[in-house]
Amino acid sequence: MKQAQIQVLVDAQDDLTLKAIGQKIIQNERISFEDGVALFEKASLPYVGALANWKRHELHGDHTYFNRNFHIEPTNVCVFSCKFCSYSKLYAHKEEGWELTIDQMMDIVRSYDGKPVTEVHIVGGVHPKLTLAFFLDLMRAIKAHRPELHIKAFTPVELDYMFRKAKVSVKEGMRLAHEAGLDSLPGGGAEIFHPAIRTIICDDKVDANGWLEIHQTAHELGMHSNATLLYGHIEKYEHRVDHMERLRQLQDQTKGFNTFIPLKFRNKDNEMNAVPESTMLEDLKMYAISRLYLDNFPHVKAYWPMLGRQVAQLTLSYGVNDIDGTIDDTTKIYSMAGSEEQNPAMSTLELVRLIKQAKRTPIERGTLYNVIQDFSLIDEAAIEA
Ligand code: V47
Ligand code: SF4
Repeated sequence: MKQAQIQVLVDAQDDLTLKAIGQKIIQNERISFEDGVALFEKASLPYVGALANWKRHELHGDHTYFNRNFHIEPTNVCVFSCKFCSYSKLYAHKEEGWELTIDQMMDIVRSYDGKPVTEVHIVGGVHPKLTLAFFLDLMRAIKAHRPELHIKAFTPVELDYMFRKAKVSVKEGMRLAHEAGLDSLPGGGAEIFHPAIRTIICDDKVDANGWLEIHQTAHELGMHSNATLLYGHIEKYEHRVDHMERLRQLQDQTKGFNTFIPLKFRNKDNEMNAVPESTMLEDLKMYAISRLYLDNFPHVKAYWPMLGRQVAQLTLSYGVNDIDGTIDDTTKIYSMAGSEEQNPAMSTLELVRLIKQAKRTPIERGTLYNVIQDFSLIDEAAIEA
């Protein structure tokens, strides 16, 4: 949408508050906490959608990114008891749990030898016996085998636990992890920062300040990271905006975040199964408003295994410019929670088609958004699965 067209849409808005917010957005002025809440409460999907789509186009044109990665989940046993998580019951039911050795994880890494993946994403439960030393050895082994593979690993929940057990400060722990091969942090573990909700849904793991401190420390060491928000359960709109506000403030200081990923709460097989899931309209509004609120985050990503590929494709017209990757999945966390995709996997060709159908340009990226290939220039018959 061109500037003149978006201006017409804002001018036609009857609600004066929403008109003023729209005006700020198209003048590239920051919107306030109250503006964010007002967008959630009062704005129509077409209004926030058009503004977010305009903003996305201003930032990225038609480029829509994906990457080729694979996931490793070292364990599904977890000492914590987040109510929304299908893992939390496993500590009490150890017979359903798994715990991979370094050799088993290296077998997974080696199974990608010769394949065009650029990133390994490592995240899992918090096993009481796994230590910082174990994960440092794992990262050293991966780097010794395939030095150019980007290691995006561990949430502050896992790191905080490892550092406490190893009796090292966050600064020292992050320095050791970086030195051993940790390249960046994924966005998990953030959930909802506000204590009114966090104490109900995940009381016993790292709190908001602990999460933010670990990301801040990573940024100060020159690493980048992502941030998530778990939406669509018992939180109110003000908690979503509060969460984004805390992220926006840290990003103003460090500029270390790459990507924001709203995660849709799924209610299968967890203690919150009586909480209904959000509608598609609510999903699209969440993506659009996060694009508008987080004006200092370069990218907004739709994580298709949780959202379903159809809704993920739609989000590309509601502020999203990244659709994660060709997750070739052994990952259980999402299928256990009731994601659309029981065994998430999408080939490069499927991803490229999904992006092209939305009239966007599919760009394969590295973790840090370096362009690897423009797939609009490649004949589909030549695309390797
Ligand atoms: O923090 C757990 C979420 C997250 C459920 O940085 C659930 O590129 C919905 O953060 N319903 C981990 N979500 C996953 C994550 C992630 C995923 C993909 C890419 C990146 C990235 C990060 O999964 C947890 C939690 O918020 N989660 N249970 C559930 N029932
Ligand atoms: Fe453990 Fe993470 Fe699940 Fe919480 S969300 S119970 S920390 S695996």
